[in-house]
Amino acid sequence: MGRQRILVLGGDGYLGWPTAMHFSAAGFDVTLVDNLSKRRWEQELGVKPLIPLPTLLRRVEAWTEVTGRSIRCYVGDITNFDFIDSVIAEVRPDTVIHYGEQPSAPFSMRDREHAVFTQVNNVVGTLNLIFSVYSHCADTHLVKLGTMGEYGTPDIDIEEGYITVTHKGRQDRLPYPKQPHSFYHLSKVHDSHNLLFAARTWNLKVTDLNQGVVYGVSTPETRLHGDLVTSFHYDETFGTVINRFLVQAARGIPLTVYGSGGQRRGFLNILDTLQCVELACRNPALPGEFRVFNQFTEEFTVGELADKVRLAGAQLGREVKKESVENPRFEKESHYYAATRTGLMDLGLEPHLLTIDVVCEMLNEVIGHAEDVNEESVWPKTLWVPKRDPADARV
Ligand code: NAD
Ligand code: USQ
Repeated sequence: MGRQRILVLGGDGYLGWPTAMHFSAAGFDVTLVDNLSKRRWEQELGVKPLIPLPTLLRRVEAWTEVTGRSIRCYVGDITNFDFIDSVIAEVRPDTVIHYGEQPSAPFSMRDREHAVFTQVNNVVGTLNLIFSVYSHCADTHLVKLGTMGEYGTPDIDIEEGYITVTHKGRQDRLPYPKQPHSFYHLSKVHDSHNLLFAARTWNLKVTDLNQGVVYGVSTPETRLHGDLVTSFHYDETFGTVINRFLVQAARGIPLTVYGSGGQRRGFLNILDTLQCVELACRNPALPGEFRVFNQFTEEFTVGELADKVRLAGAQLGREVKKESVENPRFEKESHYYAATRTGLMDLGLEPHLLTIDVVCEMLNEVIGHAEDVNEESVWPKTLWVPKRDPADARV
């Protein structure tokens, strides 16, 4: 038997590039696909990752120079069926890890154009993948990155994908209700429904990883060479909350806690993203199964995160302030939150937790690049409920 073939979609991204290297280092036969659209969206918004990224070609070359291993690479758009279909036909992957989507809630909430783009890009890309895998290699395991935000913040415990409901004396195990809080998160809900349908109807093997918010600057592979770094964002559109707080702390900007800071979410270290995805790949779903794992290791409120970063700052001799800014989003700031996450633990996940030492280590890494931060891009501007100009009102 040859090496397991892994196809990473979105392999130029924050998570996709470290994933491609991680699987390559572990001896898998890795191919990646990306249309470099994230780099174009950065240009459109005038933002940059904290550490400048080499081209994808250079990254792949550097990987071979440093490790002697190779990662095959296709540049193209998953929403172009002919393109992705030809890649699937050629590679015939054992597993596809699908990260290749527009990942930002604020990007999707900018205006109609960005909401439509996000949903078309994400939903059509996944549909194309489903059709192509069904026609060329129906035994392939589809590992799809979903998101914890698909569930929203219901007033009951969040289960892993399904809930058993008793209604008028009858009982069924049904998909867990989804109440997401952005057009981006909604695109993931639509993907989940399409994948569930395809698994049920065409007997495909699917794992939906409902991932929480990821943090982290580097992985063992990104540290091997300056050209192997990953794309770490801190701007209001693409930066996620812990990564943003680290950069704000490094620059002496007060931490931008949205509203009261009582929003509670699931979080995980980028090292655990790699671990979880590998566990899912090594333990595939069964034919016809739409398996859902909630992929996070700890829950915090935004305020608690800010306090951790302040504490880490103090240990490094820096005063870090936090500031409540008017919440640009439409979300609950005080709510119940308890989500189940046993599936990946049962497969052997060993979490890396967000201790103050870990925050200090990340803060130190970020401080090394603090001079290059563009403070202009940090301040939140995208409103979930745009202010209406009365002059525009239609009668
Ligand atoms: P990212 O933007 O850094 O990576 C996504 C990559 O996909 C980019 O390189 C982009 O160019 C590529 N891409 C997008 N649309 C494409 C298309 N149509 N064809 C080909 N390539 C395309 O995002 P990320 O943070 O690495 O997230 C990866 C995935 O994980 C996303 O699906 C995201 O929704 C999901 N996720 C991310 C987080 C997080 O905190 N980063 C948490 C939960 C889920
Ligand atoms: N927040 C702040 N201050 C900030 C930035 C964010 O208080 O400066 C708050 C937000 O209001 C929100 C929480 O922090 O309540 C998380 O925001 P985020 O931007 O870190 O995360 P989110 O928009 O949910 O999206 C990110 C990724 C997305 C992924 C999702 C996982 O961008 O790709 O799907 O995390 S989850 O949140 O579990 O759905």
